[in-house]
Amino acid sequence: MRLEDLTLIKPAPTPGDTSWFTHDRFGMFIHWGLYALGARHEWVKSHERIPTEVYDKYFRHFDPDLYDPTLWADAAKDAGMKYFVITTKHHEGFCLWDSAYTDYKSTNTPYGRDILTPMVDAFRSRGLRTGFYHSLLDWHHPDYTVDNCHPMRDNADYIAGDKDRDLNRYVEYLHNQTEELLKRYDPVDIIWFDFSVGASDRFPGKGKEVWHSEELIRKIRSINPNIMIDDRLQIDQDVKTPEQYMPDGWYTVNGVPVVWEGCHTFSGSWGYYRDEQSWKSVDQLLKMLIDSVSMGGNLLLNVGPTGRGEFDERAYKRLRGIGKWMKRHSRSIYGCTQAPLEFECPRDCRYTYNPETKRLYLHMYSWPFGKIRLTGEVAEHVDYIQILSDASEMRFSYNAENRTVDIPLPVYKPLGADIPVLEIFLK
Ligand code: FHN
Repeated sequence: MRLEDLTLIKPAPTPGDTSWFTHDRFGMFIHWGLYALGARHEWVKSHERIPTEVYDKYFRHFDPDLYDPTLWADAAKDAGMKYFVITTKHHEGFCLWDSAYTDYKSTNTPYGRDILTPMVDAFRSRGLRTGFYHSLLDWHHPDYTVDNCHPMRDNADYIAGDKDRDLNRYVEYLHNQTEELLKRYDPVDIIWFDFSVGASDRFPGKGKEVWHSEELIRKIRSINPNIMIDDRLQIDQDVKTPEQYMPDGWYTVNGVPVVWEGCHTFSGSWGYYRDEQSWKSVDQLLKMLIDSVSMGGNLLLNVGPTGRGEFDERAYKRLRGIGKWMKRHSRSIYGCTQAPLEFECPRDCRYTYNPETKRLYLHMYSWPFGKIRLTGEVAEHVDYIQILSDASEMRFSYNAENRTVDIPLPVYKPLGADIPVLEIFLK
């Protein structure tokens, strides 16, 4: 078969512009709010059923004196990340920008300043695209009614107060703040809403009807037609967002491949969690990135900054480790996607493929002894092979009868490449 006749999966068209997104592949998620002071998960208010009047201790003590978003932006850029998504407001309802619609914002804390603007400026100045995570849930707003996730879901007196709460007044607030953010920080590249709540026998759910999702999407697109919108308004738009698991293949909706992005934490928490120890290794994190791209997807990797406004050393260490690999291997990530379906991938390896440059990337999760063999259709198209990290040639032999390519391997894998990659030039 000719190279151009091979089967390449392409995602369904999207309303917004996803061309940059499916090229850039790798972004930084940032979960930061008052919960960083609790330092035991961003859901601490819900997990511990903390009433707002008690939770306000974190508001009164929020003073991230070491906050310097240029350090965050440098860390993201050096790790090879091309966009960032910041929690403008998480479920606790606290706003990182000087919103005209609430007093529950960073400018009214002891810190006294707008958090969001210098962050957007810092990341944009380093060439990263801007994403806003915005919580649909709001455990602080007086008109937000009780549901299965609400901190007061076991408080009968609070639940009784729902009769005086006007959820539509909260939804108007949600729409107003969305417009405020998109107009003030225009052009925002991604708006990442989170999430619609299921119903139970105790409480009704909150989904697209409650959020007035269709109307909200229309408003958003009237401000920025090219913006990407996620799927958690319960109306699929530009990107599907599998969370904390790795799909088995290209993510599909009704059997149709779509633009998708897996979102993951370094550890067991999105928000800063001082005592949580399940931190993934650099090797695991790199393989999550490679796996995602090998299936045509993106990886959004989360950092939860501390109450002093810093990334903690555990996060910096992993970002540096990822950046060390990306420095020499980002060619196998940016502009790449799933390889043609006709290409069989060797054991313990992952392919990614750049259809523009016609280069195939073989990521070797293990280093076999003696040689590695490419079989079938791919063997017909090999023109030249090099180790990506140092551009050192890898000689090979082609057997037309068996349709195989054998690549002799040195006993030791190349230095400086935790996960070696062969760059295969196709013809
Ligand atoms: O409840 C949130 C959670 O705190 C976090 O923000 C993740 C990130 O995608 N989304 C929700 C859980 O699915």
